[in-house]
Amino acid sequence: MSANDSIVAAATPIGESAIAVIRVSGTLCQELCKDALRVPYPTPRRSILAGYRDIEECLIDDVIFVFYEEQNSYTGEPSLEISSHGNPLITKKIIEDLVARGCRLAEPGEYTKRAFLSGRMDLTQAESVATLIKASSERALEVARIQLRGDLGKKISDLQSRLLDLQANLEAYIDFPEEDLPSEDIKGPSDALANLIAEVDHLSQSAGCAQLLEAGIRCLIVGSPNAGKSSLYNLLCGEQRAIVSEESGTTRDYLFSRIEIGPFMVEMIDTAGLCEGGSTVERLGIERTLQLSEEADCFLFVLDSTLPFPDSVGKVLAEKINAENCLIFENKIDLDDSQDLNNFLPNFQHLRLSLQTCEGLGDCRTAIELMMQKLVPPPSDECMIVNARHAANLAISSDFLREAHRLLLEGLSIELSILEITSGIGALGEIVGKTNNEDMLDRLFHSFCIGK
Ligand SMILES: Nc1nc2c(ncn2[C@@H]2O[C@H](COP(=O)(O)OP(=O)(O)OP(=O)(O)O)[C@@H](O)[C@H]2O)c(=O)[nH]1
Ligand SMILES: [Mg+2]
Repeated sequence: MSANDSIVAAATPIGESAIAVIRVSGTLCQELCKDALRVPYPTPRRSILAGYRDIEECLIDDVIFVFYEEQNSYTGEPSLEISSHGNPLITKKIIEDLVARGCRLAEPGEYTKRAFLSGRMDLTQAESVATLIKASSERALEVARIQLRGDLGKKISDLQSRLLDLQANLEAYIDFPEEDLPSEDIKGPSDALANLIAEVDHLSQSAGCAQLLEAGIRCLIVGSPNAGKSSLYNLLCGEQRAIVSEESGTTRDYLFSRIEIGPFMVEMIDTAGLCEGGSTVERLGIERTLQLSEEADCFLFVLDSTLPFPDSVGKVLAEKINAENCLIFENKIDLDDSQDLNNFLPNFQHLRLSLQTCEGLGDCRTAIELMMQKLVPPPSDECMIVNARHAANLAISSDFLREAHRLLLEGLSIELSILEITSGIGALGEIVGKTNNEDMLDRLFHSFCIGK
């Protein structure tokens, strides 16, 4: 495969649609304008109406195309975007013709890979293109947009340049015989290094958030039998999915739905009530609830406020729930014998509501969204969201920097410490892709869709 060969792919999903877009990138583009579209000198970045003729000179379709010059396109190469009528047969014929004229079918992510290789974007930006396309919630979109803007790349460059300054600073100490070096002199660079390590570590901590954005936040509705868990589930999902009945132990298998709550995609799960004893089937349901709790990100704990609080039920989940990841919903406040259950898990936020009359439901929705806001805070300069690949490189960098710090603190060797910092800077470089690692690039871009 030559770096300069021209590639072609459908940029829109194949199917009946108003229009279909075909994308070409590479040196053949200018020639294609002349031969297939009969517009030898297209004005770049302008929509032009033309007939697309195949290699046999037969008209395939009337199309609108845009020509992009080298350095002024997504890939950095001469490019063409051809919009035809959205009939899969037309798309197929045009693509086949483009192949007959010397283009090659693009591999997944190949346009973005070329954009990266031509220096149009760093690796974090290239990755964010895929994240942007796959984003399933407002927050995921926001994070991808910020990354596409290059903010994470800038943050990494800033860390690298401060580490380089620090190295320059340390070079000045090399000429001192180590035993003569006053320990207070090394304190400045060593403190600066400790701060940089803290920043690197802080950045990598947000990798969990990326996972929550990608997979959705898993929210488990738990509580004692008959408390109103399925009623809550149905209201949040906006449809009568779960069976609601006055019979205790109605829900046995769990149910789940992907729903949007504020800017988040949430996997909402209705579970079997937790209780002691019960039938074999009920006990199996409870076991399943406990298994699900292992992988849950947050909990909605529903109580029947007309009954004494079920201490044993709280204990079952004690290791999984805390004041940050769990809200207590005291349900059935429409009934006369409803009481405050504040003494049940008193440090947790309690909300009183009626799922029958919907009183208090608005506050509950707000509280759920706030709890999720804390789990996945909005991205900012202080809190950027990194993916698992970035986090792995940040961890490697952090290890090198810690070693450099140890060497400095223990007065062992400034030269070795400088070398460790160089490795730390290199690991940061992998994040933005300054270093060439073909394997990693192939793996990364293959997760993209074709045509991107
Ligand atoms: N009065 C009143 N009844 C409610 C309220 N919420 C739910 N119920 C009733 O309580 C009963 C149990 O509701 P479900 O939603 O099935 O409760 P659950 O927790 O899913 O029950 P299991 O699946 O059996 O554990 C039903 O008869 C509901 O109509 C409420 O706010 N007020
Ligand atoms: Mg139920």
